[in-house]
Amino acid sequence: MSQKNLILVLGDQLTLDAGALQGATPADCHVLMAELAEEASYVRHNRHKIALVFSAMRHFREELRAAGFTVTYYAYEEGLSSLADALDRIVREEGCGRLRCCQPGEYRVQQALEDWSRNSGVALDWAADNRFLCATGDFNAWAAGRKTFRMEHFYRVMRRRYQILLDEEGEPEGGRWNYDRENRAGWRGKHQVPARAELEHDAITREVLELVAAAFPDNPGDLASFNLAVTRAGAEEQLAFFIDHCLDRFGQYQDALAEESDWLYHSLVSMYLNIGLLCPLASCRQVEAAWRDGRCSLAAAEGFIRQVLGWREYVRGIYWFAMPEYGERNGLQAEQPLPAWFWDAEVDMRCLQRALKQSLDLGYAHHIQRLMVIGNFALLAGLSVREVCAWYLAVYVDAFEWVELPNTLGMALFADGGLMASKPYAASGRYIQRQGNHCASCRYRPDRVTGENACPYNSLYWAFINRHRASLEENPRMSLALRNWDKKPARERESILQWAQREGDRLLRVP
Ligand code: FAD
Ligand code: DLZ
Repeated sequence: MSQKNLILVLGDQLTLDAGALQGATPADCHVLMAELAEEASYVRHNRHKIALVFSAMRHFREELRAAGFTVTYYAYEEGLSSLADALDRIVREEGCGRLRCCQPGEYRVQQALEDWSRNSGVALDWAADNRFLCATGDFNAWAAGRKTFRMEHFYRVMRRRYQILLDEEGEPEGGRWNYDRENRAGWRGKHQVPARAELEHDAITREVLELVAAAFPDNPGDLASFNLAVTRAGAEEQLAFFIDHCLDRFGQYQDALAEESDWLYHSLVSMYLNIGLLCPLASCRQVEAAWRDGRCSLAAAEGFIRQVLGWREYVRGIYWFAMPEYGERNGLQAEQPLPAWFWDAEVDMRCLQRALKQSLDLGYAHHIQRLMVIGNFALLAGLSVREVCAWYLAVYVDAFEWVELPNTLGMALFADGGLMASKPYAASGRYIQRQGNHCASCRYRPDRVTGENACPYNSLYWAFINRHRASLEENPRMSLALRNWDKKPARERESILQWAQREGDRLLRVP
């Protein structure tokens, strides 16, 4: 029986550059990949996500074989349940010296593999996930001794480390680190958003789409509109499209909400970055090069680079710094059950209905929809942190816990006591009106707080401020909101709270 080392490649580690494969030669190792019932069902994943991961895994299997590797690939149809089952089977059939795997993106998977190693007696070597630009140890060193964490401080360290958007003196290009202020324009329908081409599916993807349709009939996701790249070359074409046609307006409309488009000028590349089809550093360098060639504004390039080199690395650092206890946090004691309409988008608030519908159908919503439309509603209504996090993890094609959890539990729900965000991202209907044009086709009016057509975000916003006033008083960034609440006459405050209660009861009713 062979005692070759076994390299396990997980469904979000699809690159020859991944740590576990580095230095490996086809002669001294055996690669295992497995489509598993447990990975496909630990939440009710969007069918687009399952199709993306399975098709990209099958394409990567071909890439590995073309590079000379021996690959054992267990397809979903073989009925393997868990990582432990797949590993037990390959050890039984092929033997195994040591197991090597790149550090996974979820704590639960890391635990499962360590448990298996202990139980089987097969030694497990972790390879660092070198696709990330800040190793977990480096993040922990940065975090050590800091009372508060701010992304902006971390981001500057990363810009210097990778020499991105720096001038010859090593200072930020344009004299500022951050052009966020220029990135907040609302959408007024002035431009035609570039159309995205329909991708042709090859035989592998067609087979996977049939499998997913048959095996996951009740999961969200309209498979007829599946339009994701499943190979490195395909993902690179998507990034190139973004740079050529969207990047210049990306910065300006980064926070906008539009009736006309599900994605405006966003890049639509998170899923490729997260499963290994795109390299984050190379993507940032391409965007920097586009700015240096005069193809986009500095604010646009900086906006993209801040998201990838800054936020993306930062949330991953926070995840591994604070897990497993992080996943249990519920700082605002939010326990309301998730309304059923989160799963069918049957709600009459236009912005929420649009954001939920595209999330369910396509597995995509852009950042402001996730944060200020869906997340904001969940925050104001006090929806259960556990249920909301599970929903986000299920619904989006780019959702893996290392990135989903800090964004949802920390940034959107403010449940981590302010580790991710310096104040809750709580906003009224006025914010949504300012950022776009959904309100014009909504039955509710953002300028009313109470009464039949009042936008529910308004009364829920004030009820949130009132409910959490004791803890918000400690936060100087919330003092204006508290003062505005306190300035209202007592009778007005009472009627707002009553209206909020009524709206909450109606919208959160359990069928
Ligand atoms: P763009 O707007 O074009 O941004 C460019 C890239 O920057 C993205 O592709 C992404 O890689 C990175 N990025 C931007 N913002 C963030 C951020 N806050 N954290 C990490 N990376 C960021 N992103 C995920 O990849 N997976 C998730 O599961 C996820 N869940 C989220 C949940 C909530 C509640 C919120 C508020 C945000 C979440 N995000 C998540 C971050 C962000 O919304 C998505 O990365 C982005 O919408 C993906 O679309 P895009 O590729 O068009 O991004
Ligand atoms: C998301 C996902 C799905 C749907 N299926 C598989 C699978 O069958 N096999 C696999 O190796 N990985 C899958 N993944 C990705 C894993 O869940 C991922 O490795 C973890 O979420 C850790 O980031």
